[in-house]
Amino acid sequence: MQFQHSFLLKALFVAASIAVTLPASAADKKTDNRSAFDKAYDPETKTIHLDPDDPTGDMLFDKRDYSKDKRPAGPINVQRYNGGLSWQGIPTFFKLPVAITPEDLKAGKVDVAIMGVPMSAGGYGQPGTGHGAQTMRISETMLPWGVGGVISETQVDPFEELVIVDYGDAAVDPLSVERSLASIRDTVAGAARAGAVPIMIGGDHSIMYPSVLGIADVYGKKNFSILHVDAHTDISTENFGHYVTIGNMVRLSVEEGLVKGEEVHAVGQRSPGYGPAKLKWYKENGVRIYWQGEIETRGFRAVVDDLLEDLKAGPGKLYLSIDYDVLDPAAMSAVTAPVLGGWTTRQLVELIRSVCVVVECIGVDFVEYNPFFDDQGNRGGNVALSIVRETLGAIAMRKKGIREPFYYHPAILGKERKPKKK
Ligand SMILES: [Mn+2]
Repeated sequence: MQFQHSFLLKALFVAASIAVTLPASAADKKTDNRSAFDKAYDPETKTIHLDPDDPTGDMLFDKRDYSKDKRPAGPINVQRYNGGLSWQGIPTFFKLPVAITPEDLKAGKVDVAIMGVPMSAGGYGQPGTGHGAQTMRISETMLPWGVGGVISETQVDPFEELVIVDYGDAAVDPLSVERSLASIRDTVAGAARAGAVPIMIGGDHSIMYPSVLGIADVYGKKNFSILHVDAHTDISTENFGHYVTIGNMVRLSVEEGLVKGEEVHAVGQRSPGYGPAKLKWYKENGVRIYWQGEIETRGFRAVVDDLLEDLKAGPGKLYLSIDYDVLDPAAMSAVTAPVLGGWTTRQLVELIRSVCVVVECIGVDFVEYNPFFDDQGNRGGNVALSIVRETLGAIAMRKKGIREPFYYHPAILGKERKPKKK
């Protein structure tokens, strides 16, 4: 009897819970029993729909409960050994300690937070850039002994002068730039607000737009310049119906007033396909562009000197956007859209060293490295990572008080060499 009674109660309870849950989902299905084909896109309103009933809908952006970590805030060294070669141990950028939250950055008084932004949905070219950041973490083969060591030519060691961390990745939806905008923007702004210079490792170039928004959130709109180093103009109006792509971030930054037109500087552009309309846009918006043709004609250093004067006359704070395709394909073929007639790695390093000592870099993105077009030894990734190392070196030079463009340490220039006695 007792058994029957409790069984009955249990059966009633189960029936009640079914009554609560079943009709609702049944009702949902009743109101929207269209096919996925019909639900995904409404051609009349031109709206792309996500599935509101998918329980994994926000999974990619779902942050872990860090409070359960039970550790003091601050950077975490995840390596077991002091030594170890670059290809051993747990891969972080340059084997650096890891920071997860803005509180970690604040507690560690972090100067530079390097983060991956593994986005590739913004690119309509050959895919693969989304895997760039993670590949760069394992591409430190130039210096087999790994992180640290002075940059010989400047005698500055960025890893001594600066507190630098691997800030993990900004969450992205690899299927959608639009859905990733807020995540990238907030991660960048969080790092900048914590007092660090955020360095974003792409990923495709679409990440520049939310990154600039994040910088503007912290420093204010029009309070900084942009230097756009790229074989391409990225002022496209042909975006196939999308608001943000790899082709229009510079246009958006200017036309949305994130930065003044005359405070945007472009250098290295040379891709085919830029007719009068593109040239007109630069002129009308006051954007200072140094086409590759001018660099070839007047010389690299002469043009960079002018660029530095432009930058010095601005707000003094700079967002630097480096598309690796500014490099010649001979130096860097592992990019989505290589263009012939580009820079040597030496020229890019000299530009970065000069720019970062003349003005204060408040954010940098490195984009378009595409490991799918790299070789098995990630030689393109090694170039890409070495450029990041040089940028850290340049930021460290400024911190040390060096303000001279095209700087080399006097000993490197032979100035400490005594004349031979005759
Ligand atoms: Mn670009």
